Amino acid sequence: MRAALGGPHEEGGKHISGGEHLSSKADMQVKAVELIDKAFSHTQGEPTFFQMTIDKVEEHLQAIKPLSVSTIDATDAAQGRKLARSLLADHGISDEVIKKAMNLLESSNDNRGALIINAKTGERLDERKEKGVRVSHLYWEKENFEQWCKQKELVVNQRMKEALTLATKVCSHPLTIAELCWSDDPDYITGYVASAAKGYQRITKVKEYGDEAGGRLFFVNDDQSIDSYIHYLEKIPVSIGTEENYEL
Ligand code: PML
Ligand code: MG
Ligand code: MG
Ligand code: MG
Repeated sequence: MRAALGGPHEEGGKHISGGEHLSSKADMQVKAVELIDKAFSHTQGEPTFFQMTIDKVEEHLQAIKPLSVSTIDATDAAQGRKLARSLLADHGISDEVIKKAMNLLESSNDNRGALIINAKTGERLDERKEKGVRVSHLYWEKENFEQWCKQKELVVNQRMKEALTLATKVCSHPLTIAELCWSDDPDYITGYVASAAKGYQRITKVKEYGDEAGGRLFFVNDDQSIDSYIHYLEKIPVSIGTEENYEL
């Protein structure tokens, strides 16, 4: 689903909301209504353009455990960005590459998908221009997520659920070194650095309210072709969750 104000995105409409579900056929209608509700109750306003597509998924579903979550408090956006830089540096990414990549995010408010960055050179590897790569075919059952939050003593947060689901899929691919994200939503200032090595590291403040620049960067190894990487991100169905029985 994607929704915009003032016409379709490709005709200059302003992005309001996006989302997707991966569901059984039996749940399809309920999930479709949830996406309509999401688009039409957004703090960014009511969209004038709304589009939803339904695709049949035939690939084998992969099950993945969620990344562990930690939260670091930042007093202001400057300190939050500094923290983000140091968390990325923990993955062996150089200051120069981090600076180059962060400039892309700081000046970007119209990337609908992620930018794929060579972790050694800082060059962008996808050729999707402002469209970016949209990670798709992923889900985490609401009940399982909520029980997991309870067990981990985390506040249930829908934004975090969506971002953590995505980050878990992205970071489970061996080409991903780390992901950096903060929202382009001017009302949401928490961001994160995520990786298989360090988990999902939230930073409470990485931008000031009102700032519309944001998006996602995936720092990757350049030792394989990224075509199969992009195929995994876009098309391979992934279910996030734990097998633990929380009732016991
Ligand atoms: C969180 O952990 O609170 C989510 C941070 C990133 C949100 C990205 C988005 O919703 O656009
Ligand atoms: Mg969105
Ligand atoms: Mg925007
Ligand atoms: Mg958004």
